[in-house]
Amino acid sequence: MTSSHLSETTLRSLPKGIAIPGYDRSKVIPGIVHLGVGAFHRAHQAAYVDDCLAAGDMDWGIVGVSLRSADTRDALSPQDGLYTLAVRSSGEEKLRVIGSIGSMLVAPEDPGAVLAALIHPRTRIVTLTITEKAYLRAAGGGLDTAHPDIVHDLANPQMPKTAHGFLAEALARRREAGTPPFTVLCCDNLPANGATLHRLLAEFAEMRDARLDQMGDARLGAKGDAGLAQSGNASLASHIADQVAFPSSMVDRIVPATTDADRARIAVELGVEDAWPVMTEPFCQWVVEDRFPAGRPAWERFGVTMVEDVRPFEDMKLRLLNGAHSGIAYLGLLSGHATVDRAFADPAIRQFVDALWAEAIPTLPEGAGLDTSAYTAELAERFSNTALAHRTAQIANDGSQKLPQRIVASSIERLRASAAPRHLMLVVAAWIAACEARGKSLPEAHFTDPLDVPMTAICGNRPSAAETTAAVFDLAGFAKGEPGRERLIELTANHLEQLRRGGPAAAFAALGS
Ligand code: CS2
Repeated sequence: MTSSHLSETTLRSLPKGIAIPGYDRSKVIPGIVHLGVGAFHRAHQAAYVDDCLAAGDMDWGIVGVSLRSADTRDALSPQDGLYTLAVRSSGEEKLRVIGSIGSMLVAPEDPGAVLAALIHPRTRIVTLTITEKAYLRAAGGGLDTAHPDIVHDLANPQMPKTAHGFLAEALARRREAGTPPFTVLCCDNLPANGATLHRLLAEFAEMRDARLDQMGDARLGAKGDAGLAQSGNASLASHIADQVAFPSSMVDRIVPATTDADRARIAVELGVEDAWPVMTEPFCQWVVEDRFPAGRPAWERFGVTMVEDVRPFEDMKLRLLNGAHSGIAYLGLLSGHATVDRAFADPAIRQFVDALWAEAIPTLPEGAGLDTSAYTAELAERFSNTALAHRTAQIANDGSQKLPQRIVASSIERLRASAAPRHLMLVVAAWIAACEARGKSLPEAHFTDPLDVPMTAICGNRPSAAETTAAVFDLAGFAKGEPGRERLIELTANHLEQLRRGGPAAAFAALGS
């Protein structure tokens, strides 16, 4: 064990060969507030911003906000926000210390401090990596208006818990103060992520407006005082709809969870402790729609692709990378593979992934210049990276939130083209089977999902595969309102039957016949 830890003080004495921020961190101006300062953000956007700062564009330091736990702040604050990014390929590991996160806030401890950062005029971009489930989408895709945190945020606009609550309150206060809105840049794996967040936030703001109207009316009724009318709040929804930019973006970098063995190895290499280094792969991609009315870093100078329409890139990534990832995760778990590289080295799974890609590729937009063969060849290489040890259980989390855009969307398109999405639907069946296996062949909480309580109830009753699948589709809202829904249920149920009978081997055999 080493006695000291990574910090501004120890930074300059790190061994040669470890890249460190070459800029004066005390001169950095925080221009970005990031919500969800987990490992993914620290391996991706924070690294691009670090490049901008190193090139002298000092206006874009990051204020990192955790919406839930204090873990990241507790690990990084004693390190002055510094952490190691370990870029790992099968043969080598390159270390780089990132300095772009200047300060960190924990929302539940001090929502007021988060709002203060958001309303500061120098904050011009708010980025988000809060994971799919934190957007609080209902089964049909709209805002889950009954979610307790949404109910809370509508009742307590000044003490929000959700991203929606924070963004709405901050945008309202900025408008009142005459400060132009920030640009909201969603960096989560959602389809049309900017547009999706824009729609959800406008929905939230409409409810907020309606509530403030009611409160105004009640106060007016009680006091008969016309002076208590709304101070311009009534139209926050239209302000957000018309005046705030929500460019979409496609983010891509594989970031396995850091293990204690990683911490120990990095400490030896640094000669000091790093409480939370981040592991990642060499590949890194960010494609961003170029709509930043309040300005932005010159990201294109550091490898970011700025485009007019991100949709083709987003669909390709969600359906080929993430879709395959989910398939590898659930079928891997059911086959006893703990990591992606091991599952992908299993010939049956490898063959399945190729067939899955063949099924999903025709759903991608033609004429967008996508080179799907080069893309899948590169994915195959990335999935084979043994140094990452990316756990199948990590990817298995939150299936109900991930599968709609990774698997169900392309399946619906396949059906419309009169083709049966048989491989795609095996991923959904494998998800259900993996949920059924928890507490039996898999540990109880091996992976988790916001729908775990009702999902476990369905799995516990263990009705027929057809009944189980129909109940799960209802619960998760898969293909809601789609004419092909019954057919998708039927395909999934057939697979689930095979999986229950003889595991992945039986399901693969039935697919091959
Ligand atoms: C993964 C993603 O955990 C998961 O669901 O599929 O986090 C994936 O590693 C990233 O999207 C890669 O960019």
